[in-house]
Amino acid sequence: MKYLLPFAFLLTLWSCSDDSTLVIDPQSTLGVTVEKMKSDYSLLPEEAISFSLDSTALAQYAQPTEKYPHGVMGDDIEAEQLVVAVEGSIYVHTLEEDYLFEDLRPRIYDIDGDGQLEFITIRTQVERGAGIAIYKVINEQLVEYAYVAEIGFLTRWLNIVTMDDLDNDGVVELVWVQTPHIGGILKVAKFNGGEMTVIDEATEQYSNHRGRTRHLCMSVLTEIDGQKFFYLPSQAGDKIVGFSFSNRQLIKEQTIDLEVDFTKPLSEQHPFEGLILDPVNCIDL
Ligand SMILES: [Ca+2]
Ligand SMILES: [Ca+2]
Repeated sequence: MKYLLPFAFLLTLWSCSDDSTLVIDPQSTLGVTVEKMKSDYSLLPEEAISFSLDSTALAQYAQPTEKYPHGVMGDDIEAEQLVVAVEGSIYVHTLEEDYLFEDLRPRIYDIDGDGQLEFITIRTQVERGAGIAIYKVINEQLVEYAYVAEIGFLTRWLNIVTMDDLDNDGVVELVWVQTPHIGGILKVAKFNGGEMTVIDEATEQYSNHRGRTRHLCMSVLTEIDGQKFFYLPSQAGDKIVGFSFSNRQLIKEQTIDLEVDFTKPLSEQHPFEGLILDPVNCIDL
């Protein structure tokens, strides 16, 4: 017997196959792992699992909570637990009582370039709002590895734009919009272990999310002749703005006049040249 993959699985694996009815054999190692992740933990309503492209790493949120009535993605149900699987072994990290994941599913990316995948989350502290927390399996434990400090105020949230080595210096940059609903500030930090500090930010306002929607995939990454660019909507949603990053600075490269639809991925809304699709980390339910 086989079962259909949930939507999130299809989303993450669609680029591996033209078959839109991908199935997974529950007797396979992957099938057993997925079943264990679904049956052994207290899931969120959407039951969204992220799969790395090679399916060696899986991640989901679990342990629902309604302790933080913000509802930024349409309901007040957020998560207290991160559950990941690496090559069939499952690891769990449960947050302290005053934290929660205000997110849909974890991102999976080799952010420190060591060949091992890390797990990138939007994590909120109940009085200081959202930050970014990066987890890694070290010595058989799923531990916090790096973080961006919380915004500092209750109900303030952020959404990730991209993770990539944007300036080709061998170190990954992390880009996000702080408070995308109320005057979004575009920020960039270079990865390092421990607390990550902002290197640059854009003074004009941007937004990669509309309140109470379940679409976080509102940015794209492109590469042309080895140069990386990323694009995201203006705060008003009437433009798409393209940036590069070099010499520790965000550089505005292009403005595209376009009425953005915040209910579908930005990659589908403009014929971006050199588009790098990231189905693992295009978070959209
Ligand atoms: Ca890594
Ligand atoms: Ca870099």
